[in-house]
Amino acid sequence: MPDDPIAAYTPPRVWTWNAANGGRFAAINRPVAGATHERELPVGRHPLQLYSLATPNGVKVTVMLEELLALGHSGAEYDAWLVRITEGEQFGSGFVAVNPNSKIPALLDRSGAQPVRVFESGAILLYLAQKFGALLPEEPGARAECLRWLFWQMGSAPYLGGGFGHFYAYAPSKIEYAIDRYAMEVKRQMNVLDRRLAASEYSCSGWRPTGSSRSWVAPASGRLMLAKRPPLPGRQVHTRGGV
Ligand SMILES: N[C@@H](CCC(=O)N[C@@H](CS)C(=O)NCC(=O)O)C(=O)O
Repeated sequence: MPDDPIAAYTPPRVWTWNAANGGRFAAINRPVAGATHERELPVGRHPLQLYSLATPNGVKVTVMLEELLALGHSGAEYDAWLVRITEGEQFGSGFVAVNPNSKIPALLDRSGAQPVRVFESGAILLYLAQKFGALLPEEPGARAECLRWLFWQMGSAPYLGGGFGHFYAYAPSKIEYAIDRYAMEVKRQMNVLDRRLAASEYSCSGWRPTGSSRSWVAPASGRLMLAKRPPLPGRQVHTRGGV
């Protein structure tokens, strides 16, 4: 099939960057890290500065902060600043100084003598849980169970969900093999979550803060892991984009 650009493609022995490959992020992403332009980040009046966007990775942190505020932790007040990743704002010098990996979400804690930068959504959740002594079990076994689910979603959801979304929605040509591969693996991960939620109200459960009736909530995978146990057995948890 010489007319089929996908079937005709033979990978080179040494890959080189083709900036003009037509993908939606081709004009933004590069194979090297670092800032592409000078741009300071805005800073508001609250202790925590959140630089993010309402993507599944982004909402994990917003949900966590809102849960902390609902529990009465006023130190969790934050300013939320939009980072438009489709316009390359994650490569501004100020953002790169907070997250050298140029991905949202990123957090700057300015409550102490020195600002603390935190990037990677899972690291931010853990940082906030430890900082406020909340939403993370203290007993070693329960804590290990919580961290297992946190690390599970960090190792699965961002890259598999992101990979699926990329090939399903953004790739300039629809590659059946890539979409099948990612869709299958995302489905399997969602089934892991479904099974967990069939046995437990939240992905990480079993802890209640003293004097409160609030259940332990693990905002560990954005909208996906916040799904409570489905009321009917077998209800599926769906990702965006048709999986
Ligand atoms: N492992 C990272 C993944 C973050 C991530 O992939 N963020 C995406 C949006 S959901 C992003 O900033 N993409 C911009 C880009 O790839 O240039 C985390 O969990 O924080």
